[in-house]
Amino acid sequence: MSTPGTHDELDVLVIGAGFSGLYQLYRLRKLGYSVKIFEAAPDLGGVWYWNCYPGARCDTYGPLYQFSMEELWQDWDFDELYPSWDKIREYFHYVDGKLELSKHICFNTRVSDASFNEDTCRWNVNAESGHTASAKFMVMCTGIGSKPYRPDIPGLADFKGRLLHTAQWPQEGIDLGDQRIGVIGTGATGVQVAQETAPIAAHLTVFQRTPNMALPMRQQQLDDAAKAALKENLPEKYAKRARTLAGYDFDYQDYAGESAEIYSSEQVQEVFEKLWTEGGFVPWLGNFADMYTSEKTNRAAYDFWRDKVRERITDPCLQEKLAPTEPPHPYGVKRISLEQSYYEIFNQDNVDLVDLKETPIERITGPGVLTTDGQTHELDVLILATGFDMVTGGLTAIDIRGTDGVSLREKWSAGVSAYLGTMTHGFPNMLFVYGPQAPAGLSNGPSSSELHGDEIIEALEHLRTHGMSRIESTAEADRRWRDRIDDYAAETLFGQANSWYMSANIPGKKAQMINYPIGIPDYLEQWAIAKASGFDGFDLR
Ligand code: N01
Repeated sequence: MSTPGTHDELDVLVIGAGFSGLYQLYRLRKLGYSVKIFEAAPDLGGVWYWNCYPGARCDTYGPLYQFSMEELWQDWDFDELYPSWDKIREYFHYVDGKLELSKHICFNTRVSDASFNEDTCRWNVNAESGHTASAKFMVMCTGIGSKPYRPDIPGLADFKGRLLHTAQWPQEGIDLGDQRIGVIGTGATGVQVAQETAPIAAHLTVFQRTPNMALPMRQQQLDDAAKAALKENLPEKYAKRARTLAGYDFDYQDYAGESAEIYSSEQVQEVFEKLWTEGGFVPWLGNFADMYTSEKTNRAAYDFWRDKVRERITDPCLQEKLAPTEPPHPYGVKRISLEQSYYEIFNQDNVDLVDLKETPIERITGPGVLTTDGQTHELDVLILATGFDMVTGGLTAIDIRGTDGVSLREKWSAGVSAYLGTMTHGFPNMLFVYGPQAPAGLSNGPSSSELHGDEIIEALEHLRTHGMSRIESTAEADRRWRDRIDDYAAETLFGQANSWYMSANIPGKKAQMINYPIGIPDYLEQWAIAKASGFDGFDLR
């Protein structure tokens, strides 16, 4: 319960009740810490509470999109290979029933501000509800997509129909049948909304700025035999997450290998075909490792994708818009999505694509969207699938003040630096899980929640067993970590796309690689090096 005047004295306050926060709560309580979660939503799930738009589903297959504890996976099955948002919510409730977590969670408790008191060495935290807490440690599990981004398009307030952001979807749902729907944005979210609403809409207009290089999901309905098969070797698959770049149970080593350049073009095409048949993220994360550094390999992968997609679109003009001859940016350096019928919907009479590069939006008007060719696209519902202030937005939305009174928002306005993706100098005892400069957005969420989460718990245990109560990254360690990331990213093709990976999706946000791009094994290795030298890079007291 969260009521004005309620106050908690805690060892650890966790903020956010998604995968990361629940894992922290579960493990820290088992270790005997007094812990609570403050959660803005009225229920569990993090992004899976807010993102209940039509078609919302996970791009990771179910066995890997859950906690790895046997007591949980033994008795749980998803009905589809790639679960939908409501099934994932059901999963969270199942986890809650098994682990009895929600009695330690204060729902409807959105944290507004937090400040570190150097004298008491504690964080004082206030929620909008009036609930307060004092905690030795604050573990930030605010997720990478918790602050929706609404672009500043002129006239948005003039729209007479229904205006919705996908991440602020009405919980009761809305009937979109026979409506004239417009979707702005073709990221993972826009693709899902478009393919889900196309069959029921009176008319659907997709406003595309950059085509998504989406891959076939190859969804499956799972019968009992299929469910049992997915559980085979599950512990080995979970263990493997720590050895793959993105925390999956497969990697480029399992499919394509290091480089395409040692093979003939026929052999490379054969590999691409094999990856394509596998489906899901395999043609992305299982592709040649040099796809991120070699223009030649990358272009070959793009051309293969383009030709496969074009086969599914009948109109040559739409083929060129959705899968252009020349790539708009290198393949795979902007988040690839999984789709089920995305390309076929454009063969329907009731679906139009507006290419915003050709005819940008001039303004939103009462009846709809006016583009620069003078056309008004009349709509009943306008859906903003425009994404989030990714990775940092959930953190900087809170007024967090560290030792020198400067807010995290101000500190990071010139760019993020967070040692091991876990702490930033000047903010002692505040630790991020699945946050900036960690593998986070370049990894599978539940994998990072556990693998990164375990490191944080180990750090807290180290302090406790050594009778210490304060941990802070040094400014030098932060700087080294940021340089490590920037130097690595500069050697790759990531910088050639305006993506949220590079913080390029929010106007005015400092452009930089916001995740740890060197992969989970290297990330864990950096933790191991730091721990072996007594938590080098951290000031412990
Ligand atoms: O957001 P995005 P998202 N005018 O930032 C466009 C996770 N996720 O919500 O590409 C016109 O990717 C923008 O255009 P452009 C996943 O990690 C997971 O889709 O910048 N258009 C882009 O097309 C994902 O990556 C799942 O040119 C504008 C779109 O809006 C992350 O969340 C499902 C615009 C935003 O795409 C974010 O995905 C959903 C403007 N002013 C999300 N501003 C699953 O696992 C922005 N755009 C399935």
